[in-house]
Amino acid sequence: MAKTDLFWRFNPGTTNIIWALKPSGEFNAGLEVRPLDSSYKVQVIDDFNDDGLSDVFWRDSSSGINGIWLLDGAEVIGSRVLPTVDLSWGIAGFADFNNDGSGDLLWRNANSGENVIWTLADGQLQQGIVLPSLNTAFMAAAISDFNGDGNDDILWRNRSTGQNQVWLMNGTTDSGQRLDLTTADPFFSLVAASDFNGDKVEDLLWRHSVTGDNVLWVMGSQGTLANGVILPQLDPAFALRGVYRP
Ligand SMILES: [Ca+2]
Ligand SMILES: [Ca+2]
Ligand SMILES: [Ca+2]
Ligand SMILES: [Ca+2]
Repeated sequence: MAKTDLFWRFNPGTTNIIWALKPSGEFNAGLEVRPLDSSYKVQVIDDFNDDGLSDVFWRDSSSGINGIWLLDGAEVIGSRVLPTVDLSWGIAGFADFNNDGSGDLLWRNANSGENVIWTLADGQLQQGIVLPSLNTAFMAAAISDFNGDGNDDILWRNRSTGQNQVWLMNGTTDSGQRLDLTTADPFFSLVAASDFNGDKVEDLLWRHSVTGDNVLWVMGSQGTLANGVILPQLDPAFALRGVYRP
């Protein structure tokens, strides 16, 4: 199982610090990693070479240059330079789409609505796979396995209408099958997709950006909303930063 550490970046600045988790459960705080110019932004932390250790995917927000640091704790054990990508593209999400143990990236073009998956192995680009384009009002709100077939799927959410649609994926290719989910008020943001009741179907946690209301959608396997559970309200100044799955 992947070891979980915390990666901090001094912002604005060039300093990167890792808190590595020791077996005792304490953090070995303050291991400084190699500095990098402040225009470089951490986009994704995931394992890109299937060694069980988290790596960092960077993107230079001024040039569009992309790179990966393969990490072992705070030590950079490998650097990879990936193809440069025009700034109209951004990372919309990540998942191991082809189930080979290395994280893959979903790119989306903010102007054209084009979508491309990069599969990665050993931190290097393997393949660029073109998916159908989609109206730019949609954002990739979650990537998760919504029908329990072992392949991660993409949940698209329309920010203005609140429409939600899942593209069921066959690994890295779009199956063409769609799950139309219930529409949710655009003021609600999807803050987590996780299996909260342990039935192996991902459930959806929504949070209202103004009122702080929280609603859990317990989902059925075919994208049906099985049950809507109202959770306690929490001051909207709080942001969900993680879901712990023991
Ligand atoms: Ca790794
Ligand atoms: Ca992969
Ligand atoms: Ca699936
Ligand atoms: Ca569930």
